[in-house]
Amino acid sequence: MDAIVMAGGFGQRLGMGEKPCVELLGKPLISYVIDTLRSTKSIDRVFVAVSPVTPKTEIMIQERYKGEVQVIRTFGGNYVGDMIHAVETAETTGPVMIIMSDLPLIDAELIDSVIRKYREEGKPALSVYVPINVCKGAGTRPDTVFNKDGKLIVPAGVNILDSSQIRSEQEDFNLILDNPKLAINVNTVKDLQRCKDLLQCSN
Ligand SMILES: Nc1nc2c(ncn2[C@@H]2O[C@H](COP(=O)(O)OP(=O)(O)O)[C@@H](O)[C@H]2O)c(=O)[nH]1
Ligand SMILES: [Mg+2]
Repeated sequence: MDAIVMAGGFGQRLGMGEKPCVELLGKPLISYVIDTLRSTKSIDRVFVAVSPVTPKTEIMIQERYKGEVQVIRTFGGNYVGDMIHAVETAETTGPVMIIMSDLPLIDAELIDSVIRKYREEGKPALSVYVPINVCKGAGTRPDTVFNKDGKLIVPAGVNILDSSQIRSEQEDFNLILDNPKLAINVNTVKDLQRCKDLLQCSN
């Protein structure tokens, strides 16, 4: 399946300019997700959905990936609208993965396991969540919390949708994963520092 990395947000909480371009150990933040997707066997093409607030990200992707990762310009300011626009522009067929640019800890094994689960479940859509205690353990403060059968879960920023019905609401399987790698999306300077520490001690 193809993947689209959403990269058109303001990055206001981080306050370091365009968030996808912010350096983490000498590499742009978004490149962690892109390089992982490109190394994942079950992912074919990789697209990046930029917006008018992320023009440097567009240039950086073009220079760094020389056309091997395609940039899609979205209008910005409307996450769902931009996502639909990106899927239609990419002309993906069948399932498509939509992923945030601020998840530097995610690895190929994790992406593969999400795709395997999607195929097993057979629903048109899948979204990944982490239990709130995993976020607390990782020291992150979640943006959004849902109550699923009495369990508090946090959206991780990884979704699979059926491209052929992208404008419709799709029956969604909630995949809850106890994986701390999904618990840290880089929203603040503290999150960035935590990723630095974790990546450095795993090397
Ligand atoms: N194209 C597009 N991307 C978005 C939009 N909102 C957020 N994103 C991206 O989605 C990811 C997660 O959003 P969030 O963490 O809230 O980003 P932030 O607003 O930049 O802090 C980031 O990679 C953003 O760049 C949007 O309206 N359009
Ligand atoms: Mg985020």
